[in-house]
Amino acid sequence: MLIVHNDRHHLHRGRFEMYRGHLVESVETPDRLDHVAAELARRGRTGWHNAEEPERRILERVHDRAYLDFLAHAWEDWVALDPANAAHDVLPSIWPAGASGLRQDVVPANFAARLGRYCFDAGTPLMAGTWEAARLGAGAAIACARHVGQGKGAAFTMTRPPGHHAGRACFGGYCFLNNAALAVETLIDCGAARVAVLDIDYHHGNGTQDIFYDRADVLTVSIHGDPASEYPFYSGYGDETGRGAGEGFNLNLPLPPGATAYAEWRQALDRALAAIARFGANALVVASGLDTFKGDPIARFALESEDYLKIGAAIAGAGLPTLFTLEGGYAVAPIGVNLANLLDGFEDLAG
Ligand code: SP5
Ligand code: ZN
Repeated sequence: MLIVHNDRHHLHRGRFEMYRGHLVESVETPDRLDHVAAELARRGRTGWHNAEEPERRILERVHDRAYLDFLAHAWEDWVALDPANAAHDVLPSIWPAGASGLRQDVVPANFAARLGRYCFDAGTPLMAGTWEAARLGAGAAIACARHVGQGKGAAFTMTRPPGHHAGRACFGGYCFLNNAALAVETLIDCGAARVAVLDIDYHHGNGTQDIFYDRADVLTVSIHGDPASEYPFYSGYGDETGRGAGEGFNLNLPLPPGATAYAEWRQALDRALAAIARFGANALVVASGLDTFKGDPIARFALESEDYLKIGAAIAGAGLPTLFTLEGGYAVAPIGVNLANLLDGFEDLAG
């Protein structure tokens, strides 16, 4: 399996996120990816390729141009407001929320206003290195998709920050560029007529869903904690099935948080894989979040490390050219084992 590593990921290192009225330490930390890298190396998965700069043209297939320009200049604009800002990460404090009556169709000159326009939570700090780290992660996803799309086998995009919450023109949920969506567009460029996304992160992949919501050539399927109580709250319900030509090409499988362990989760996976088979996908992108693990500090499913071997094997059963991204997973020490188990299960390398 090809592994493309984003060796600039350390440049994105959030200090704090807003939580219940105060700032708490970021949970999406660089050591997450260091644990993944160490465990893959320990199992002999070496010979990684390094990510390269993505072409702007491909980024624009998924993201709004003005949004990309905003991300590219956000840090310098923030510091230009006041040099003292350099000591703090960028976090928004005002949003044009749908219910507020505030306009969402304007992009004011004021930086705080633009920030709120392009971001949907106060948990996704942006700093000097964010744009470079996110860009190279996108480059990693695109390189993986070219490999998969050219029939050379499976691939894993070893990067952070994650991507599946990022929409066409918004960041949030620790995500800035939607790596899974960029992989989908690259696979289509390589000739795949129909691409499926299977999102197994604990949190609904709202960004990926929204990007492809009108499309019949991309099936998006997500298994996640019920958004009635779980992040991202405003998306991920079972009645979201697609729109227009895309009607019937989005499937959400929300599960109760708390007790959900492998047996129940696996039933949802089987439903997801059946939908992907009916769709007739030519390629599969697995948005691989490991925050379904029982020890995750911000999520409430109860999967065990061994379960990821079985999940990988079930995904391999789809028999499709497959690309794995890396999304969430915040139980830092076990994330390497869990991710490596997923890939080993997929390649039938399990013990
Ligand atoms: C990619 C991904 O998994 N994103 C998840 C974003 C969830 N953000 C909200 C988390 C709220 C909890 N954060 C504070 C933890 C304090 N102990
Ligand atoms: Zn997640």
